[in-house]
Amino acid sequence: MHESSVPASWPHVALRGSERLRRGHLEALLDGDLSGVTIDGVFSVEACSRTRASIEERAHGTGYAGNLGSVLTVPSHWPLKYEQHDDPTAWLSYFENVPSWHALRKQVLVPALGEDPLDVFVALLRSAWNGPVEPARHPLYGRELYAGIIRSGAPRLHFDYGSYDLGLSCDGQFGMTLILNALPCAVQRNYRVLGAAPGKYAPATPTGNYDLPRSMVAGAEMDEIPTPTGSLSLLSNRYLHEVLDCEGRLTFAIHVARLKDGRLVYFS
Ligand SMILES: O=C(O)CCC(=O)C(=O)O
Ligand SMILES: [Fe+2]
Repeated sequence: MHESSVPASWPHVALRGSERLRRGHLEALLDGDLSGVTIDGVFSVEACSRTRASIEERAHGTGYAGNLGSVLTVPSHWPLKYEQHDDPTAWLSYFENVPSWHALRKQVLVPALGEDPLDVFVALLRSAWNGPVEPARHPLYGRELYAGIIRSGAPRLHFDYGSYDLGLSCDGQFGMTLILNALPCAVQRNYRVLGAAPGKYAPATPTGNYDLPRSMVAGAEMDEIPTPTGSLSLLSNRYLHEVLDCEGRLTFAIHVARLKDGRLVYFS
């Protein structure tokens, strides 16, 4: 077994063929020693293209900030925090809806992909981590968060971190993104600059941690990760990152945080 690392000062690892995701990869992502880990051909291009058709038939097409859009009515925690300002009534209605969003995701994705990509992600995590991997619970309400967002477009410069976004007691995070459609020119770009660390937070902007000023990454070490259709990208996403724009991009994604007690928890 060998791994091909891209020659960069902040490397990512591309796993091919039978190379397995291991706990060491996840720890390196959580600690920021790796920018990313990619796995090719997790789903076939044909299955992804069936999935795209199934999503496009049903998509409501609501979006944020131009080209970043969640499709269908399955949400992330992001609008609850940055648009509803953590309104308790909005959170309670969110929690009530979580089971129906899981059902909707399965209804749209399973016929086309043959299985629920969330199950595939969790199985991969469990076999690599060899420890508890669970849905995240909101630290204030103790209720399960939804995981498994379907998105279109290319997010602008931002970071993701459960402790900053949700108050989770975590000490590392990565994103897992299945690429359902992308042209070869689409890449994830990760800058070795933490968006949030103890005592160091992103500047207050109208969009919180999103669409941040480029001055934050000027001169920073950087890694570029290709995102071909059917591949899975694990990205160390506490760091400032963006996706370079390309036509028709469609993804399925979750966040994975390491709680201070060593559990991995996932949410969107
Ligand atoms: O590839 C994408 O669309 C988004 C990646 C990302 O923002 C993340 O993993 O947090
Ligand atoms: Fe992100």
